[in-house]
Amino acid sequence: MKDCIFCKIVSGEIPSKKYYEDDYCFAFADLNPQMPFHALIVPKEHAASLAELDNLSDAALAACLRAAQKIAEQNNITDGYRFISNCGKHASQSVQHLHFHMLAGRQLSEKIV
Ligand code: DGP
Repeated sequence: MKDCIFCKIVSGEIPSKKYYEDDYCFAFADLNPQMPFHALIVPKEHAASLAELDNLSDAALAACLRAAQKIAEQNNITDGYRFISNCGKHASQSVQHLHFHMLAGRQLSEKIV
């Protein structure tokens, strides 16, 4: 989609540190990491958020979820990770292209917030 930052990262128009790619999804380092390891996993097809999945294939959605296991293996993440998607205003979603944060590298609190 025109003017979508993450579509431009997927196409290579905006450079990123790539962690993983397959036919359906793309994963790259977050620009402002909040953990020692902070990846963003996005579908290559544009969908705004988890609240707007009508135009996203199940294959693309599944690929995003399955990517985390592969990224963990490739980056020696053996002690787990948090996997979250901010959806909409109350979650402070700032980029309107569906993405999953994969956060790892230190102990996180038992509470999500
Ligand atoms: P969220 O708040 O859930 O919408 O997270 C958006 C994330 O996207 C935020 O952690 C910073 C990251 N981000 C924004 N712009 C860019 C960019 O141009 N490159 C990369 N690598 N990450 C970006």
